[in-house]
Amino acid sequence: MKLYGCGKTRSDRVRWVLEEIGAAYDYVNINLAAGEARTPDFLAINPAGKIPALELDGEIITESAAICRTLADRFSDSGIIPEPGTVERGHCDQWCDFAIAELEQSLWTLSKHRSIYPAERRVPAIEEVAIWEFSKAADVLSKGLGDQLYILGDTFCVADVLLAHTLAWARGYKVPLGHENLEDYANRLLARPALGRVRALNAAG
Ligand SMILES: N[C@@H](CCC(=O)N[C@@H](CS)C(=O)NCC(=O)O)C(=O)O
Repeated sequence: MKLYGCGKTRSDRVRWVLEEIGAAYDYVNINLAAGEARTPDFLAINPAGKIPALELDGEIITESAAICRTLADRFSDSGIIPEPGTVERGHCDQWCDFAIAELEQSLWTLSKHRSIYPAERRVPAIEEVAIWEFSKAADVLSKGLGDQLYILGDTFCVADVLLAHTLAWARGYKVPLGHENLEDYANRLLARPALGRVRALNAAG
């Protein structure tokens, strides 16, 4: 297994899952700032020029949520994903999709208009709308979480990785989570040793 990634990006979600399940993997650092995702060699791996990308059984899988779920299924003994076809799995998939389709979208808008787009494409006024949009999604997450430890109840699952990584992204952007239960949830998840190992690996380059 080989993960193409870059520290402090969505590939940390995949690395976090790999560390949770204890799988052996090779890591190829793609320096986004240096344009390494746009080289012909990398575009042959992912034509979108984005990370994460996972090589598994000689094939490439992209999209962080799809990769995280595939890994969790493949290493199902780790217990971080419910069995396919169960209500629990439906709820796990529901929150994975919510993280990508609802919670992270406004942060992605902020990223693009703060730093990624060329200056002439940026619309500063979008910032306020994006923060408002995030608060709407955070309200839904807060209700779904309630006073549970994890999004499915007492058991940590792959959806918690996607959700907590996105909450960390919000914190990094100084976007308020707006709910005490989300602050506690983020603190609990972001203190997991597996994520600590990812941070240490990133710091070591
Ligand atoms: N929906 C994709 C988004 C992937 C993505 O946009 N990755 C960013 C880093 S977090 C990237 O590679 N950006 C490079 C670029 O757009 O040039 C996923 O969840 O994997």
